[in-house]
Formats: sequence, C-alpha cells, structure tokens
Amino acid sequence: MYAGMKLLEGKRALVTGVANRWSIATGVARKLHEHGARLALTYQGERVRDEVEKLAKELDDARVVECDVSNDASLEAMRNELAEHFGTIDAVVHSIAFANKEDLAGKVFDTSRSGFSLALDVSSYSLIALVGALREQLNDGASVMALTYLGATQIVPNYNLMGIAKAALESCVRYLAYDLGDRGIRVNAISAGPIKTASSRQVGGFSRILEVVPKVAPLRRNVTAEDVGNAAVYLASDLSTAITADVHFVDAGYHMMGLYPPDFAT
Ligand code: NAD
Ligand code: IMJ
Repeated sequence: MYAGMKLLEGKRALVTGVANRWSIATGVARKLHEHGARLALTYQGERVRDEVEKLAKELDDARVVECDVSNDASLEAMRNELAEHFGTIDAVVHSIAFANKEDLAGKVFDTSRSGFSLALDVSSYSLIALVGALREQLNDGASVMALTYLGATQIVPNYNLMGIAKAALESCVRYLAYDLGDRGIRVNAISAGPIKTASSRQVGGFSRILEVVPKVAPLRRNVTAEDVGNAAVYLASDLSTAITADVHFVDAGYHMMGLYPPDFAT
C-alpha cells in the first residue's frame, strides 16, 4: 500500500498497450493505481488476454477491454464498453507502437509504402483515433499522454521508420493539445529512455544501448517503467494543470548531452 500522498484519488484512467509485465504501460498502470486511480486496461489481441487479465486482478480488478487501434470497429466497441461499464475518463495513456521488423534496420530509403502506412497508422494516427473515439467521455481537465522516444527528433541508428512515426506522434500531441485545450484537457508526450520490453529486446544491439546510457546520461543510470510511471502520475494529476503540448523526457538527462564524456570509450 502506498504510504505517501495519493494524487489520483477519485480519478479514472485508461491505459493502453499492456502486453505483459515488462510493458511500460504496466509500470504506468501500477503507479496510477498506487495513487488511487481506478483503471481500465486495453490490450491488442487474444494472445495477451490472459496475461492482462492477471495483471488487472493485481490492480483492484481493473476493467479489461480489447482494442486494436488499427480497427475503427474495435475502437468503437471499446468506447461503448467503457461508456457502459467504466464511466467518464480523467486520464488516457497511449503506449502503442508497431513497425515491421524489416523497417527497423537497414536503410530508410528501402521502406515500402505499405510498411510506412502500417507504422504511422498504429503508432501515430492511433492517438488521434483514440482521442476521437473517447472525446465525449473525457472529463474537462483530463490528461492524455503518449509514449515517445528520442529517435523522433534525433538520428538513432536503426530506429528508422519508428523515428518518423514518433515525429508524427509528437506533432499529433501538439495539435490535439490545441483542439482540446478549451476544455482544459491536456495532451503531452513522455519521451522515455531505453527500457527492456518485448518491443525493444529483439532490437539488434539493444543490450549495448543499455550499457551506453549509464556512461553518458547525467544521472548515470538507465530508467525503468516505474520512473515513467511516476512522471505519468504527475501528468495525470492536478499538479500539472498548466502543462500541455509538451514532450517530457524521462531519460536520466541523456537527451541533453552534446558530447559523450571524454572517458566514454573506456
Ligand atoms: P510493449 O511491446 O510492451 O508495448 C507495445 C504495445 O503496443 C503492446 O502492448 C502491443 O500490444 C501494442 N500494440 C501494437 N499494435 C497494436 C494495435 N494495432 N492495437 C493496439 N495495441 C497495439 O513495449 P513498450 O516498450 O512498453 O512500448 C510501449 C510504448 O513505449 C511504445 O509507444 C514505444 O514506442 C514506447 N517507448 C518504448 C521505449 C523502450 O525502450 N522500450 C522507449 C521509449 C518509448
Ligand atoms: C527500436 C528499434 C531500433 C532502435 C531502438 C528501438 N531503440 C529503442 C527502441 C534504440 C530504445 C525501442 N523503442 C523506443 C520503440 O519504440 C520500439 C518500437 C517497435 C519495436 C518493434 C520490435 C518488433 C517488431 N516491431 C516493432 N515495432 C515497433 O516486429
């Protein structure tokens, strides 16, 4: 049980992108729950259903709803189920990305039209689709947040098409923030440092990346899904009511380094 001050008592939060216990969305859900939020979790397909149901039990029986963000009917079904069984929403966490594996290596100029469409549909447009589907259920003053990565604005070898998709996602954040601002609804991105999850562990050289960050970042450590969750609590809470259209880095300061430390190679 959480001993400190609970920041989300009486709030309802929807967390997308829970696939397993290592998902960033799982760390976020745990922190939102610790702070008193009532949760609904969405998952992509039958493959992960049992795992997500299990996690939901540990979160005071969070409502579990299937939602494939590439499917309008699935988004609408989710909206209807939440309207009936969950109620209005104070916080939405978008923690979803997908690109074909071949588009996360090699040359960006080899990216196919269909691969580009798929990655931007699932990883970028999905924020618009999610907010569009839920707009009537969002309370005034609600907080929407999306997970992004440094590769949106900087060149990160092999991030390739996902970097392009994250650039679009961050732009979606800004325009949605403008559109929803008149209701006091805030839209932000959390740019997380590298974390070992299903979506990152298969990436070539990922263990090497996890070794580099503690040698370079001001805080000299990697970040965890719990670190991301703590930032999500703040963004979901009334402590951040004047924060919108922002990209908030939870990366131990890595993104601000202009030169690697002189002793880096050793
Ligand atoms: P993860 O694999 O646990 O989460 C990705 C989620 O996307 C999964 O739950 C998957 O089911 C979901 N998803 C994919 N296609 C979907 C669809 N069509 N409909 C609904 N859901 C779909 O990996 P993660 O690392 O926790 O990734 C979560 C988010 O964090 C992603 O946006 C990722 O880009 C971002 N991120 C990850 C890192 C990292 O190093 N792991 C760093 C910064 C940002
Ligand atoms: C992903 C690819 C290349 C470099 C990468 C990453 N770095 C990091 C990631 C340095 C941190 C993880 N990340 C931030 C992502 O957003 C990953 C998204 C992703 C991962 C996969 C792997 C399996 C697959 N498709 C994917 N689509 C998106 O088939």
